[in-house]
Amino acid sequence: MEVENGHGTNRGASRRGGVATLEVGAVQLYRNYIDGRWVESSTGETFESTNPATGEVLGRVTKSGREDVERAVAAARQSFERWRRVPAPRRGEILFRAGEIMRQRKEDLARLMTREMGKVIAEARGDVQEGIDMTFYMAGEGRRLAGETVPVELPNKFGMSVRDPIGVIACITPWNFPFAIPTWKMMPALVAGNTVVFKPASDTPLVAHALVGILEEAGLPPGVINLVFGPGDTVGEALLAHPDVDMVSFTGSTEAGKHVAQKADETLKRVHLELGGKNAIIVMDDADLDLALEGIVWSAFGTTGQRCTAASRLIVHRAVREALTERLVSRINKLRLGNGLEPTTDVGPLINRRAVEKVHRYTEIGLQEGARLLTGGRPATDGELAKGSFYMPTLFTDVKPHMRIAQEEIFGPTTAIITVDGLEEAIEVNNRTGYGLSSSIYTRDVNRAFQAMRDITTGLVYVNAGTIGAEIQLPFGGTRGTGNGHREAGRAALEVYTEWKTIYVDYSGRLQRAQIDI
Ligand code: UN1
Repeated sequence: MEVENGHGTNRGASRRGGVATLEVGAVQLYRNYIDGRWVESSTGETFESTNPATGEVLGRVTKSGREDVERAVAAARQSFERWRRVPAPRRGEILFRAGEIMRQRKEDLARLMTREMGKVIAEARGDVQEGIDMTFYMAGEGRRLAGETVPVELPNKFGMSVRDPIGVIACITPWNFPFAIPTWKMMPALVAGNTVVFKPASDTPLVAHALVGILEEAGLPPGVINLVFGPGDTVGEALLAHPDVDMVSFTGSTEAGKHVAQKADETLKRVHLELGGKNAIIVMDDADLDLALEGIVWSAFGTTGQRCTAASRLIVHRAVREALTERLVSRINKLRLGNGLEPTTDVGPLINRRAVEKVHRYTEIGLQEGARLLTGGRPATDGELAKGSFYMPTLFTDVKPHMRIAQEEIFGPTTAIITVDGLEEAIEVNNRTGYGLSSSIYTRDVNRAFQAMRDITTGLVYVNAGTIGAEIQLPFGGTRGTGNGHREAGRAALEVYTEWKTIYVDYSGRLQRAQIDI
């Protein structure tokens, strides 16, 4: 491991633009990255990555089993002792180089992302940009990673706290932000001196592969990052059970998050969970309705509603409900579905057919519960759309706060209007779900805005903007079922990926007893 000059060795990989692949027939084979080598899994099996807009097969991916996890964890464990001793500014320099490569390759990465998971190209560029931002931000932490020095109570004694890495961190990431979210986890982990085993979602292996290729190219030493492709029930479970994995950082559903927490608890791992949301936009009677409309369309249907921050509830003051609803229905009916690579597309596909079924089940549930469907409510299958996993942007009204469509995360292009008569009721409805990620309020009254900022109990609050679009330099995360109290992004992320060490140096040359010899 050539950590001294910050450059790792590249062993045994066939390389194309920083990405290592093998050809199998017409489609390429994408392999794991373990201890600085691109390797096939021990199972000999593969799975496919497909384009959710067209059904096209994009690549074959090695499917790992427990043995591969074993190797990856061993590599991460072994490299930890070296990596943690590399000065943090040098670790940051490697991240800085990675950020530069990402920037050069932004367009290619964005196009790959749109093909692999469907989000429209402008949003894919945003996802890559968010990863670049996080990488540069954490590169800078290499020269901060600040602890504290404070006065101590005894003479000739010094006290300080420093941040230590935790060890081997398993990063288990979702497909909806296949570039940004892995960087949220790995970059703080790496700059702080941890080593990583990365298990990306099986719907987006190619983007994960490209990201790891960039880190290799930037000079990350072998074993510091390890990539293992495969299903949650084998690869994920093996990581959760492994005694040499010190921490798991997981983004996904609340149900899966509970399982992660329970399993990780058996070996007393630190657990960071970033889970679901049931986010709302409150529209007050004094709101700028045009502005609110833009925020709603963007937050409810951007990324086809597949964001944990998506606005799946609209809490609307009775006085403006009719005017807003009318405009909203007409805007929704103009949204163009299609392949995210087409510049005319507003809304891309859902991630796969199972997601279409799930979203449609919620349409049926909404109807059974007595909500009124205003538009959408069915899969979109006209012409070319039939090849992909498309669902019509869907709006319900006459929704009651307790209904399942107002309480459960749908993760699709469905949103629900709930009518209220005042601010307090709006805030109460906003807060009363099992989740607590993001909220928004549209009002032109500064007093109401401040009351909302004080009383809303979600981790993110927006005033006169939608529920999506968090920036990486501030904490990201939520209350209640959205997580376990940790935050990603910003300096808050360092609290998750480091361990505090408090150090006292007594240079008096005699026994000094704290709290006693004062
Ligand atoms: C997610 O959906 O899991 O605030 C993350 C946002 C994005 C991140 C979303 N910056 O919507």
